Amino acid sequence: MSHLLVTGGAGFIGSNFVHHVVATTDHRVTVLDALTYAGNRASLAGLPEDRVRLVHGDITDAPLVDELFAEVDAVVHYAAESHNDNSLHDPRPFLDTNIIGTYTLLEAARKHTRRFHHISTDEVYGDLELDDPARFTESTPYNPSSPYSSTKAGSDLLVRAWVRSFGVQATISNCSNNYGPFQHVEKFIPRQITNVIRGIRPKLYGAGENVRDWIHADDHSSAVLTILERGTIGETYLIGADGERNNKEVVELILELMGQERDAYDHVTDRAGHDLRYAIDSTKLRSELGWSPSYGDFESGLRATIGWYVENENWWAAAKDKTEAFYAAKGQ
Ligand code: NAD
Ligand code: TDX
Repeated sequence: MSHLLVTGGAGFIGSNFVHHVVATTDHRVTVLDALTYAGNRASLAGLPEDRVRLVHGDITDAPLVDELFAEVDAVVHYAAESHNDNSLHDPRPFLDTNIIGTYTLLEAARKHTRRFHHISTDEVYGDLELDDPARFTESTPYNPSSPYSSTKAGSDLLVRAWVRSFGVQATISNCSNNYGPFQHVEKFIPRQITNVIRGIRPKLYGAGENVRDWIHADDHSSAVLTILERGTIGETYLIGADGERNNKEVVELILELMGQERDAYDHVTDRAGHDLRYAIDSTKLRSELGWSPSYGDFESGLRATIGWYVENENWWAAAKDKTEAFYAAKGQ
């Protein structure tokens, strides 16, 4: 049994990971989370107190990070500013958390010789054409488009440098778009589900032809545990579940599953610099580490996710009005 430090464990994917760890292992977890607008204590409610502890603090706080690294065996780093649209509005917090925060953790990993796993995104590779048969692999050159993805790319490069220069025992994973419970209503799928619940028409950026490669957050968690347990130090692993769909198809499916007309949505102002398509080739993770996803069927995963938002309005209601006011001001 070991003790994991999970940064950003009160956010969407981090909290799904903590639930997954509690359900499938004997590990204890300390969550370090700044509880920004994106963090929510309620996402960890009901977990056993003798196995999960939440420390409210910032990953840029070096003395606090130092103290926590001394207590744990390994660190999984999810904490980030994660939303592209926010990064176009105000990039600064993305530099602070994604770059300086990752640097602060790497220095502690170096000092305490701790196993470190860095969570990143497929967006570091830029985008693909809609008709390109290629998918991203671990050797695709970095070419990020947005302030968000460029700071994630920067954080990945810091991890690689700390492995090579200082021998930090780190791995990196770059995952495709996640969906599932506990995702903030600013993101595409929860925004449209909660819009329908509130009687607001879903909002599609531009023509809606942009493609995302969807994976259930629980499959992301099982892949991260696999890499933590069996990954090779210094390596990068791409995580994906062959879930490519364009945004229009996803909105139409949400509407259909929620008993609405499939065309009951609006086209709104497109995102600046909007990446066209992401697609992950996860052959390395599957063939070298033997991982495979459990949620093969996007439609049933989406139905369950819709059910979760319908059942858990208390979890998202407080953030909804503020989020919609932000988008309305931008014509989105
Ligand atoms: P999220 O925005 O839902 O959660 C981020 C969490 O980090 C929040 O709980 C927030 O309070 C916390 N946090 C932010 N700044 C912090 C700081 N300075 N110190 C401590 N905690 C801080 O994000 P998410 O969607 O769960 O993404 C988690 C990670 O996964 C990110 O690193 C992101 O880049 C990566 N990722 C996300 C996706 C996706 O589809 N959402 C896909 C691939 C990779
Ligand atoms: O209202 C919307 N309408 C719309 O058409 C919103 C919020 C989004 N979109 C589009 C933009 C994207 O093409 O839907 C797609 C998904 O948008 P987001 O949920 O904002 O995700 P994306 O920008 O693809 O980034 C996500 O995946 C990679 C996560 O937010 C990142 O943290 C992760 O790195």
